[in-house]
Amino acid sequence: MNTHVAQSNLGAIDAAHHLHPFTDMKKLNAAGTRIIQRAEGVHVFDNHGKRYLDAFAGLWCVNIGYGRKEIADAVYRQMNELPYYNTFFGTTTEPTILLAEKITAHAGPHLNHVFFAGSGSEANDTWFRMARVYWKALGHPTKTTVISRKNGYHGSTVAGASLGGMKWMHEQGNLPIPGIAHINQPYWYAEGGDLSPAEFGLKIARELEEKIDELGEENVAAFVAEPIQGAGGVIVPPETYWPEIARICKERNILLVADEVICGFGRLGSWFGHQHYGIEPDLCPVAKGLSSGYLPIGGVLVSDRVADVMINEVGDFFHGFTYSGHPVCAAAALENLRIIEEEKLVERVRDDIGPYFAKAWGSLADHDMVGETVSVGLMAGLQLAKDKKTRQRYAKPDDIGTMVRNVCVENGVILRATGDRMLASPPLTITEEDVDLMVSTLRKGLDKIWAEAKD
Ligand code: PXG
Repeated sequence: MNTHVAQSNLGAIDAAHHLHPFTDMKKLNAAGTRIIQRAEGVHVFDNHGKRYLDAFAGLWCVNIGYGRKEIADAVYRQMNELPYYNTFFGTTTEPTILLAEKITAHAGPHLNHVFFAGSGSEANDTWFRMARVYWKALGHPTKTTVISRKNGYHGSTVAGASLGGMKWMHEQGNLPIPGIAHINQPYWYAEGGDLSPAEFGLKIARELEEKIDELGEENVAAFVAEPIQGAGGVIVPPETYWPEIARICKERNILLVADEVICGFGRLGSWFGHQHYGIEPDLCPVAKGLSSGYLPIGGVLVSDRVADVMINEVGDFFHGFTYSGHPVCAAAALENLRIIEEEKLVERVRDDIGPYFAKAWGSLADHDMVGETVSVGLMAGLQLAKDKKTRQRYAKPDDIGTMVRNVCVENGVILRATGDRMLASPPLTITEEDVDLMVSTLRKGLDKIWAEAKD
């Protein structure tokens, strides 16, 4: 964007007026912010013209890559025709209708309705209320508690942050709200001890059953989890985990909620994470890849089981957002899904670039500083370890991850660090050459920090 403001002033203005999310502002103001100016394909450029390979797809969301003129055109057309109308009082708009049809066409066969929201957080708040309304309508008003996982992430609204299992988020704002219980995550590397991954997966899944027993089945509404935990560090559960969770939810009659905000729309080489794991969730919050981040939009996929009760028993669901089903955002999302279909990006991740990526990312496992590498499709985690043989971790996990990340960014590759795990989630359009560049840059970063950390 051309502004009248000298580029050199922008950082100072930002420091003076902008509070960034999840940011220590004093530190940022001292260090200075990075201003991203433009983007093309898998690359972003800062305001000094430096190019970065964005191996994080913005924030796990730019699945089709940057600079898609088709989306800009679709948005422009929709803006001119109808920039806004609501979906509240018996009205809707064409792109909203078509988007609901298209999303549900790709989800599991039992997921045939969508409730639209503006973000992943709003989507989580939406199903949270819907699950309670569902059980009440069925004559079970005490089924209200939701079980979620430590270190899970479900957004920053009050319900979203409460459902999430980030302690440091709970400490700010007296969270979690009542009616939410957390169980352990299937993080074998850190918490698996002497158990095999398969044994550990079963043990952790059975914590759900224990928690239901403790709370009483008649008081539990739902269990929520990300198919693969994203912000928590790309925690890929052992193969035994999801089938056992699905069994427990079914036998104990609680709703299964798969938070697809990151895993949805091709990231795992399937349209949705629940398909990758062969499970049938009752509710799925979605966002991010739904529009590839071009405009903000989210929603909840609602199964026939829940939709039937919402439609035929509940009557009015007193819930919704001004921007639920926003026509311009819906037009952007529709075009995004059309591109994913036309370019067969889901199949590309499953059969082509995903396997290539897995091999390249996995090649880092031989590094002295790497405890484990995991990836599914184009979602990957790498555990930093002080001693890989004993799975010993660094005393200050946040510092070590940030150090590796900073070297990578300096060298032109944007990756994310969560504590002592390095995370990648590139656009689904990434080429083999760029995968190689990403991996070799990360290896260089590991070499550098490994040498420094030893000193
Ligand atoms: N669920 C999941 C699984 C997410 O990853 C949300 C819900 C909330 O979506 P919104 O659109 O309200 O942000 C998310 C968002 C990070 C990071 O640092 C991850 C997210 C958001 C911000 C930062 O990895 N995920």
